[in-house]
Amino acid sequence: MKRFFFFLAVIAGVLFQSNSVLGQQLDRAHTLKIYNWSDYIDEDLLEEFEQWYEEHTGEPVKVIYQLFDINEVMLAKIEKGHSDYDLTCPSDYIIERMLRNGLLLPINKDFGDTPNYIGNVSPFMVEKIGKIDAPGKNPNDYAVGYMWGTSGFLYNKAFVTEEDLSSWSALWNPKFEGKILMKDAPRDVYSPLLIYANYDKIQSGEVDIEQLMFDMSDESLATVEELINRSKPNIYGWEADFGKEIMTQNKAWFNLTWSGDAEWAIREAERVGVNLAYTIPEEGSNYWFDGWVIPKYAVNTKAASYFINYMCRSESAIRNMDVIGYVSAVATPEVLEHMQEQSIENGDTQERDMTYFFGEGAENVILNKVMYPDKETFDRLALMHDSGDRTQALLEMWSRVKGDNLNPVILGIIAAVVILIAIIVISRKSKDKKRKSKNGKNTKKK
Ligand code: SPD
Repeated sequence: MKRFFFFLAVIAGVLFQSNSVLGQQLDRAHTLKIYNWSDYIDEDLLEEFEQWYEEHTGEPVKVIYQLFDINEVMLAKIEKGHSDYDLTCPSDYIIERMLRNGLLLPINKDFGDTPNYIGNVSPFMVEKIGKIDAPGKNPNDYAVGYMWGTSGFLYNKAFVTEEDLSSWSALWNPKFEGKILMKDAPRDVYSPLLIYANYDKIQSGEVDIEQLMFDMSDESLATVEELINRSKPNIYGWEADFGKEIMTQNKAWFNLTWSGDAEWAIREAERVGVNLAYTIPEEGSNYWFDGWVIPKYAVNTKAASYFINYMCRSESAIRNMDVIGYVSAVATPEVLEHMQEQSIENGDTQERDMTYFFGEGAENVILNKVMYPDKETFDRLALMHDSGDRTQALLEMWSRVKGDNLNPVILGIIAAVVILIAIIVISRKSKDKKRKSKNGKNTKKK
C-alpha cells in the first residue's frame, strides 16, 4: 500500500512539474521580447501595441523591451548567447552578417484581415535593403526598414564653422585639441575614414566607393589605425549613445555621430540656447539603415511580425520620429505632410526635390536637411557591409587605438584601487609576521 501511495506521489509530482513547465511556455508564447537601440521609439507605442494586437488577433501579448547601444553587443547576445529575442533592429552590415550566418527567420507578411502596412515603406528603402549581400536569399524577406540616416559631424556653432568640418581631416586639426567626441562604434569610424583615405582614387574612378565598403584588408586597417591615432590628442571622449547630451551641454566642440542623434541634439540644444548644426564632410561618408528582423531563436514570431506591421503605420512612424529625431523608412503622404509642416514651423523655407525617397509629388517640398539629405549629398555616401572573418582584425585594431586612451579619471580610480589593495596585503603580511614571531617567543618561554 505504502508503495502505491509513493508511486502516486511521484506521478503527481511529474504532472505538476510538466504543468508548470507548460505554464511557463504558455506565458512565453504570449510574450514579445524586443531588443532595440536605446532612445529609438515612442515607448507609449509598446503598450498601445499590446491592445492593438489583442483587438486584431484575439490573443493577449505582453511586450518585454530591452535596450542596446551598439550593434556588436546585440549581435553577440544572439550569435553567441542564442538569446530568445523575438525581434531586434540591427544596422545594414549586421543584418547582412546575420543573414549570411543563418541567424534570421523570414518575416510572415500575411496578416489576414489586418491591413498590411509594410507597403508604406519607401521603395527607396526596399532597394537599399536589397543591397544586402547574402547569396541565395532575398534580404527583403528577412528585414523591414525602420529608420535610416547618415554619419557626419554634429558641431557647436559657437566654436566651429561648417567650413572647418568640410573634410574628415578636421579630426587631427591641432586647433581642436581635446574637443572631439568620437562615436564608440568601430565600423562607423572605420568606414568614413577609409573613404577619406581613398578620396583621390574615388574621384579618379580608380576605386568604387560601394566596393570599398567591403574592404577590410590589413593595409586598409593599418591606414585607418594611423588616422585614428593621429586624431587622439583631439579626442575628448568616446561615446556610444550619450554624445548628444554632452553636445547640448557645450562640453565638446564636435561629435562624429549619426544624423538622428544630431537632429535630436539640435532640437534639445535650442531650448537651452546652444546652437548646434550637422554637416557631412565633402569626401563622403556612410548612409545607413536599421531594420526589423526576427532572429533564429525567436519564440513568438507571430507577434513579432505584427509588431513590424504596427511600426509601419503612418501614425507610428510620425510619433517615433517626433520623439527620437531619426527618420522613418515609411514614406506615406501623411508622413510627408507632417514632416513638411514641422520644417516650415521651424523656419525652413527652401523647396527641394525629395522624390528619391517620397516618390511622385515630392518634387518641391520643404524638409529638414539633417533628416532628409539632398539627393546630391546622398550620392556621396555608401552603405557598409559585413566584414565576415575580418571583423576580429577590426576589433583588435579598435582596442589598440582605444586602449591607451582611457579617461584620466578612470585611470586615477584604477591606480587608487591597486594602491589600496597593495596597502591591505602588506599590512596583513606584517601583522602575520608579528603574530608568528610573538607565538614563537611564547613557545620558547614554555
Ligand atoms: N539611439 C539610437 C541610435 C540608432 C542609430 N543607428 C545607427 C546605426 C549606424 N550604423
